[in-house]
Amino acid sequence: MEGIPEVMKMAEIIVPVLTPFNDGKINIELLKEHTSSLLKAGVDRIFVNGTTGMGPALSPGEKETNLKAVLEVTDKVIFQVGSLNMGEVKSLAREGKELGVKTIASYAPYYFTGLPKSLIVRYFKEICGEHDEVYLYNYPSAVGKDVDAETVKEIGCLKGVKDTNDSINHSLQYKRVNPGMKVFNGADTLVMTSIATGLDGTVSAAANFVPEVLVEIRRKVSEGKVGEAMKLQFMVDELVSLAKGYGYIPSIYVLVKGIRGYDVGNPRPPLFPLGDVERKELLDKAIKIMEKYNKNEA
Ligand code: FW2
Repeated sequence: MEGIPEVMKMAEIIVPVLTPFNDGKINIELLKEHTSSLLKAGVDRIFVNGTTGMGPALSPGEKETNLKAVLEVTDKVIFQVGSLNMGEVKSLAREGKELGVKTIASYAPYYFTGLPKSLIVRYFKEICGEHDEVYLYNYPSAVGKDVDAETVKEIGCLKGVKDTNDSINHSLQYKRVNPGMKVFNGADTLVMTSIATGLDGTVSAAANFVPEVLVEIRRKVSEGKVGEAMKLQFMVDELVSLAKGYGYIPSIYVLVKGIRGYDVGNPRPPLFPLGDVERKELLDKAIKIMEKYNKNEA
């Protein structure tokens, strides 16, 4: 791969892995199989207990269960520990350290509106007191607050950020204000843009069902085949937009099974699994989208 700009070779594809449930319990074997399959497809790291993993719906014990299952497969893990209980957050951060996890992450305390910036800063500083490598998971539209580049500078101890944000400029701002910090964009629609702009990579839920496509986008961008990369990105966009119409997270379970060919259980209510009719409809439409792009008809 001579002649490829260094920054593009290093752009990481990180998957916020789903959590497979059966009868209300995490199915550890399915999680391990899914993790192995994603790594074989070329993803670089596994983000555990993210949004797609239904992090806010998991007990501390379940977050730990997910971590231990993934660690049986790989040490390339980011362990998301956020919750609304500081004691639990710190205890999970310590647990991560004891288990040798290199990187942990947290979203900001959600639900409570009007928290002053000083409390957000303190929340992250307390986590940094428990672990050497802490990433911010910034997701303003879900969490209700934006931990922006200036706030990150004030926190001072964060080593990276996963910014789920439709504005690439917002993600780039972290780099400008905090040189040396790792910055990943978390929007499925900005995989190509994240790589091409020199961010450290992407954290994309779509990597659960089309990991090879994301790996291919990275390759095309690094080879300067931007038009081809854009086409693949548009295919991902169409799939994501279709899936969102049925409820994104429940749809991901269906798409993994339908596209990748193995079972990953179900989501946990209130993210109810799709019914049979919806499953079939979603999958038929998804396959048509993929065929259209594969036949170059898009
Ligand atoms: C996660 C992600 C991806 C989400 C994105 C939201 O933790 O699941 O932020 O899929 O639509 O990073």
